[in-house]
Amino acid sequence: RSTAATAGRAAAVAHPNIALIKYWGKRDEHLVLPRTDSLSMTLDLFPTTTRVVLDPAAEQDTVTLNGLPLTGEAQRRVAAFLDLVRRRAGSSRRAVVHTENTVPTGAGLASSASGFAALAVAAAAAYGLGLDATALSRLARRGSGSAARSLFGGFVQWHAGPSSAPPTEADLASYAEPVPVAAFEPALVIAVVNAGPKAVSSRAAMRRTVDTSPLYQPWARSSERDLAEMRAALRRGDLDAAGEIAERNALGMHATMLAARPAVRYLAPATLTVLDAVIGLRQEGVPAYATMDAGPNVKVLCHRTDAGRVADAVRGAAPDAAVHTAGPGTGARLLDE
Ligand code: 2P0
Repeated sequence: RSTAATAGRAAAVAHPNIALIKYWGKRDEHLVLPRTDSLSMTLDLFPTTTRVVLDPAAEQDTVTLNGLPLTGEAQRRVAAFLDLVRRRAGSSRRAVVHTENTVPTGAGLASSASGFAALAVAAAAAYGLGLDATALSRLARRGSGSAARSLFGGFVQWHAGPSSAPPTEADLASYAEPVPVAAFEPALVIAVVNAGPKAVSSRAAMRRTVDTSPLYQPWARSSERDLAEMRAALRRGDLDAAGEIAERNALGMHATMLAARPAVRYLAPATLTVLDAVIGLRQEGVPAYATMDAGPNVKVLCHRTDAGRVADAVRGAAPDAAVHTAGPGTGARLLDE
C-alpha cells in the first residue's frame, strides 16, 4: 500500500448505502456535521470505482465520471474535497480522477455516498495520508454526509457528535462505525420509479426543512429514539421491529419536508402505489417495510427469502419501475493496482 502512496496513485471501490434511520439536516454546512445520528445498510450492488493519479505538471484537477468530464458545481465539489486532502498532505499537486459509477443512469439512487467514499480512500492513499477507517469516514463526510457511512459494510451508524462542541472537537466526534447485528438475512428490494431529475437537491432541501418546517424539531427528537430502538432490533435480528422503525422514521422525514415552506415533495404517485403494495404484502403475512430518500424510489426491507415475492408485488404495483434486490455489502477499500 505504501508503494501506491509514494507512486502518487491509488484506486478504491465503495458501495452506496440506504439509511434506515435518516440523516436530514446539518448543524454545520462547512464541516458537514449532521443534527442527528443516522443508521444505514451498505448495499452489495452498484459499486463506484475511483482512480486518483497525481500530476505534478497539471494546474487544475481533472475529473471524469463514466468517461465524461465533470463540469460546474459537481467538478467544484470534487476539487474542494481534493483541496482538503492536499492541505492535510501539505501538497499542491493536482490530480486526475477517473470514476466509474455502476448505478443505472437516471436511477435517482444516491451516488454521492459511494462516490465520495471511494474518492476519500483513493485520494488519501494517493496523497500518502495513511488514515485509518475512522479517519477516512470523517474525511468522506466532508464530501457528502452519507459517504461517511459507506466506509463500512453491513449496518452502520454515523455519529452526529456533541452539538455544543467547538469545531475541531465536533469534527473528530462525527464519524461512522459498524453496528452489531444478529445473524439474519435481510434484503432491500429497490423500486426505481422513473420520475425525471429531482426538483431540489438534498442539500438545499435539508436547509429549507431545518429553517422553515415546524415539524423538523419533533422529528429530530423522535429520530434519536428510533435510532436506539433500531440498534436493539438489529442486535436481536428482529426484522419486523427494524422495518417498522425504518418506515416510520422515513415517513416522518418526508412529513418534515412536506411541512417546509415552500414544501419539498419527493414522493410521486408511483411511490404511493408501491407503498400500498407493501401494506398489501404485510396483510398477506409477508414482513415488508418501505423507506424513501430524496426521490420517488422505494426501498423495501424484507427477509432475503421473501425478496422474490416482494419484487413481484412491487412490479405489479409499478410496472414501469426497474427492480433490484440488494443484500448487505462490504465497506470501501483500496484496490491493488
Ligand atoms: C440519508 N439522504 O440518510 C439521507 C436520507 C437522503 C435522504 O443523505 O449534503 O447526499 O452531501 O451531506 O448525504 C442525502 O444527502 O447530503 C442523504 P450532503 P447527502 O441517506
